[in-house]
Amino acid sequence: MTLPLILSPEVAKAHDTGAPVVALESTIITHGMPFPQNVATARRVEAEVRAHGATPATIAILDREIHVGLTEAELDWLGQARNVAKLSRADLAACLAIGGTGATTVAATMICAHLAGIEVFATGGIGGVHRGAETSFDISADLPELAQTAVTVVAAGAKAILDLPKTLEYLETSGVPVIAFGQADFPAFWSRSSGLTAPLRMDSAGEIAAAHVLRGRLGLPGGQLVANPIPQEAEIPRSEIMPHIEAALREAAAQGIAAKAVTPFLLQRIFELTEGRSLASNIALVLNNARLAAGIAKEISGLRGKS
Ligand code: PSU
Ligand code: MN
Repeated sequence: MTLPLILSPEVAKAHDTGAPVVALESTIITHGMPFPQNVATARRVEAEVRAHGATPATIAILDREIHVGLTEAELDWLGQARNVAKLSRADLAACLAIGGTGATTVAATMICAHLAGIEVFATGGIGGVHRGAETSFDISADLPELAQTAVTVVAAGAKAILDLPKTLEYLETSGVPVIAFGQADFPAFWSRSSGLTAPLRMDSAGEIAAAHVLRGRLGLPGGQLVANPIPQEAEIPRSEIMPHIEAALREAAAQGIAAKAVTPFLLQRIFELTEGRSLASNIALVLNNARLAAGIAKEISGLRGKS
């Protein structure tokens, strides 16, 4: 039984020539944004990666195959598909065995990217330790994945729907470098600062690339989390977003939302409560992360002597 790993022609070509590639997740498309903005954003993110000198590889499970790089038609279809599974480390193999459509979370995208030899991945926000985790035990599988799979993930920090101090503690314990880009503070997705200082700060793509390569040379497993603050003009002040976050959390608790459903429920409610304002910010920060990820991927290619 061979692994059904399908590279798009564009990604296969980049591999052959050693050109930089940036992985992109699909759960943000199926569970993170409404249609049609999800498909439009996914296209813009891919275009942004290309405009900055790298090849985009959006990853999803379609019909028992891992697709690394989607065609226009596949992306369009996925963005409107119903009953798409939200796949993480636990259910990736099951989805391939049983069939059906699966969108990859940060954790599953890291696994597939690594299999395809891709070292850099851009997304919006990562999963983390949820508030109340001391009783719910809700800790995203994205965190242990960062500790074991050698992919550098560029995100805009983590949302304040999470317990950010606990998320940083978890990452520290598991040996994951958390690098704020261009500032000292750990960003909080819609806001440039969480009020917490990030463990590490770097100011160039070259430094992040060097640290990525050196981790491998040191024999350390796992990746890096690059926390890239949202562009100033797209930021939503904490005072404006926090009441909506609190409201969404109260509703989730009242409705008994649990496990995989928690993050999509909160994201959806916050979109509704901010009347779309959160979506415009979300799009701006993903594009910003795509640009930085392309820069890091180019630097890594250079260090590996591929370009
Ligand atoms: N956080 C966001 N946007 C997202 C997600 C998280 O701000 O789209 C998605 C990502 O795919 C992430 C997943 O990997 O949710 C985490 O889900 P959970 O918390 O159930 O592990
Ligand atoms: Mn969870």
